[in-house]
Amino acid sequence: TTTPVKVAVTGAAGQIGYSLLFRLASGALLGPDTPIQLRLLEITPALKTLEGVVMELDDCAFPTLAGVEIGDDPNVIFDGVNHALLVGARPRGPGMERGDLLEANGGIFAPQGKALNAHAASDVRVTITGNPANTNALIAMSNAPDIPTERFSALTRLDHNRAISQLAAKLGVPVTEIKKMTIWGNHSATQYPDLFHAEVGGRNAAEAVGDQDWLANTFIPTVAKRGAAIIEARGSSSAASAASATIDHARTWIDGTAEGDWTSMSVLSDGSYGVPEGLISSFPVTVSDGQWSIVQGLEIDDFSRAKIDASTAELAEEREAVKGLGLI
Ligand code: NAX
Repeated sequence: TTTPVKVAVTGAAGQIGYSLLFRLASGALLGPDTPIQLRLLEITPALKTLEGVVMELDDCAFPTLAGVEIGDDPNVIFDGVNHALLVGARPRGPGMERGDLLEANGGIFAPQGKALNAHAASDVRVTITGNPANTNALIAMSNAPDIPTERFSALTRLDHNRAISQLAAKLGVPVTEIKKMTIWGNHSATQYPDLFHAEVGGRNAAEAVGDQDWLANTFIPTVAKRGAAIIEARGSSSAASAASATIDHARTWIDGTAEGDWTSMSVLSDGSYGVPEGLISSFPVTVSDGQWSIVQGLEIDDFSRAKIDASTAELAEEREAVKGLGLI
C-alpha cells in the first residue's frame, strides 16, 4: 500500500473547512489512487465541533481517507505534513483597526510558521487562505527559516476563478475557452484582475470585450468586491468557492499548469514587474515539477501599471506594519 500523503488543515471546524475536508477526503486534491491523512488544527473551544465534523467524515466511508488526527497544538498536528492549508485566521471584529487585525493574525501565523519549520515534512508546501492572506503568508514564511521560501504561497485562485467566470459570462463562452487570466497584487479590494494578457478562444480578452468602460468600471470592481456581494446575498462569506479554489491552487502546485496557460498565485516577489522584492504578491505563474515560476516578459501599459502599483503599495504598508510589530 502507498504511504498516505499528510495534509494539514487549520480552522478545520470553520465554514471553509466544512467544504474543504470532504473534497480533500474524496480525492479532489490527490486523485482516487492516493490515500490521504487529514491532520486538523483548531483552537481548543472549537475541538468539539471538529469532532462532529470528523464523525461525518467517518460516515462518508471515503476509500481514499486513510486517517484523521485532530488537535489544538500545531507542533503535533504539523508533524510530517506534506501540504499545509492554513485556513483558520482571526476575522476583523467591530472597531478593530488594521494594526489590531495584523497583530491578532501574527499571533496565529508566527507560531504556525515556527511549528511547520520544526515538524513538517521536508517537501512541505504551504498555502495560506486565511486573511489577510498575503501578509499572513509573509509572517509564516519569515518564521520558518529552514523551509525554502518558494514553498509558501497565498490564495488568489478564488479571485482568478471569479475573473474567469465573469469574463465567460460577459462573452457567452464556456470557462474552458479562457486562458492566461491574471490577478496581480493583494487578495483585497485593491487586487488587479488583468484582461490585457488573458485570452478567449485564442484571442486577446480585452480586444474581445472591446469595451474599456466595462473592463474598468464593471469587471474589475465586480471581481474585487465579489466577496462582499456574497456576504450581502448569503449572509455569510464565501466558503464552498473558497474551499474549491484552495484545492485548485494546491492541485495546480502538484500537477502543474497546462501548456499555453498559467494561473494566479501569491508568491514571494523577486522584483519582477516592479513589485518590491520580498512581498508576497499575486502574479501570473506557471508550475512544472512542483515548482512555480513567475511568467516573464509581459508588457505592462500605464493602466495596468497604476493598478499593480496601488495594490503592491498596500502590501508594502502591511509589511511595514508587521515589521513594526516585530512579527517578521
Ligand atoms: P470561520 O470563522 O468559519 O472559520 C475559521 C476557523 O478558524 C474557526 O473555526 C476558528 O476557530 C479557527 N481558528 C482561529 N484561530 C485558529 C488557530 N490559531 N488555529 C487553528 N484554527 C483557528 O471562517 P471561514 O469562513 O472558514 O474563513 C476562514 C478564513 O478564510 C478567513 O480568514 C477568511 O477571511 C478567509 N477567506 C479567504 C479567501 C481567499 O480567497 N483568500 C476567500 C474566503 C475567505 O474569506
